Amino acid sequence: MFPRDFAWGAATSAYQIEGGWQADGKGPSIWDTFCHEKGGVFGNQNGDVTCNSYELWEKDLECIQQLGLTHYRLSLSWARLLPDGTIRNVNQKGVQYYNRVIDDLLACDVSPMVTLYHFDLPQAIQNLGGWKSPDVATLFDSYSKFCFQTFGDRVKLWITINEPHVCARLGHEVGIHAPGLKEKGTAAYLVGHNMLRAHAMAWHSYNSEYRTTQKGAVSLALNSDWFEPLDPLRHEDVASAERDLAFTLGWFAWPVFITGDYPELMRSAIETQSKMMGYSGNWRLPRFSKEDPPILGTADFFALNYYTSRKVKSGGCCGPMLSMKRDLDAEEVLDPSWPISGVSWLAVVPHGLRKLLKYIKDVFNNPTIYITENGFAQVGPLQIEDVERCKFYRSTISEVVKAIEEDGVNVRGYFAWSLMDNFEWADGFSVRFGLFHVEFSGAELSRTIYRSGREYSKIISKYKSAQSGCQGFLDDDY
Ligand code: PNW
Repeated sequence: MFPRDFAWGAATSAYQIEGGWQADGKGPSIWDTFCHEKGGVFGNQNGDVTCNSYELWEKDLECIQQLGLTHYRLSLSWARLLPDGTIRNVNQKGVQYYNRVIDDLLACDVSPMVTLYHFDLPQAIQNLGGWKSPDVATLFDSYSKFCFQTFGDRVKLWITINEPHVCARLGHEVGIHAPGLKEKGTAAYLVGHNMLRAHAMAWHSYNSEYRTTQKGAVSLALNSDWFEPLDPLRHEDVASAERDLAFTLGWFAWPVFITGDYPELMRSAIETQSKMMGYSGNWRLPRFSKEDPPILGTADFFALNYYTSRKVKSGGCCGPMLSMKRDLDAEEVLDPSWPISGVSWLAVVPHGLRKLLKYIKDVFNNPTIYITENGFAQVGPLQIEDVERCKFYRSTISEVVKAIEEDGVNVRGYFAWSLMDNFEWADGFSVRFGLFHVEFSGAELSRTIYRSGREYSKIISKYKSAQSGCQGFLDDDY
């Protein structure tokens, strides 16, 4: 059964839906730059307009109400609020926009979960070195305090940083996300480190300055696949799967939830590779400094973004250069029995979520967990009757039920990615994750509910009407 006050949500992020990239004094972000430079995004598309939620927020609110969501997860655009990234220059129009969104949600009895940073660093801060610079942590802390101060009377669930792993690796190692750096084997660790420092500073600020009056909760959203050994009887495969979990989830979750430092497995793997390449052992993965506020304990709940699973075997690497891939020294493969969604990276493995939830319960001291993203992608011609996605949501949510009922995992909320089709980063508009279809080729950008949206709203309304006894509530009707 689902606990009382379970959060039923959907998620979006600022750059992916807002548009209005220069409206009313907004400053540019690294995604504006990355898209406008051309070559990095499918069809050279960009988020200049996308769903135009900056002007069409009422339409989004209608979608939220139609679904019957109890929670809505959105992100704030740092450069819309603070065009040059600093609190010296506040854009009041940006403040007004988010005030209106938050007030409208609350008026409709929907609780906002607000992410402060979802991939869109102000370009002005990138010009100072971006996440590679240690100073970004202080700037992020000031921005966070500004947001707590401005919106925290009404926002009770905060995510500081969304998916530091994706920002670090895709933005600075692989280079397919902004800022598009490909500094293999070095920059991503530094970026991840500064993101953890930034997160921890913001959490401590909330804790000491706002918690008593505002009574909210703050965490960071960590993405991870579920990794399991290709051959569970092969020692090397088992070790490779453990390393993959350590390099993906553990990288950020160990410091925050268990030790205040990176997983030992990760440190030793990186040191080994550094030495093999003739460098000193402890060069690339930074150490946490006593000068910084402690990292351990800086999350009031566990926020997980889960999309897919991988089988892992040993080996699979790679040229004579330093890289994260080389450090990881593991090869990820798909199980042929797993169906693939619209995008090649997203194999549909709902039971992987249950396993990952149980792993988090066991390894990270049984935290309260919000699943802050989970979803299914569609490509190709319009299919409002998205039967595959309906199946996906049904079976995923039933795995969450099993995790709660049979494994005793403390799951408190589930957010579908995404409320509506939007700008899917390097894939542009070619990949659709929405519960609502958005007609990007029409001036009105009309939103139309998919069958999966109707399905999700049925699940939510059943939960609401059965608040206390939801056992088997997915069984009938489907
Ligand atoms: C998440 N990948 O990011 C993000 O939080 C969302 O903004 C995004 O739309 C969603 O997942 C769907 O992709 C990811 O390439 C971006 O492996 C890229 C990847 C994974 C997650």
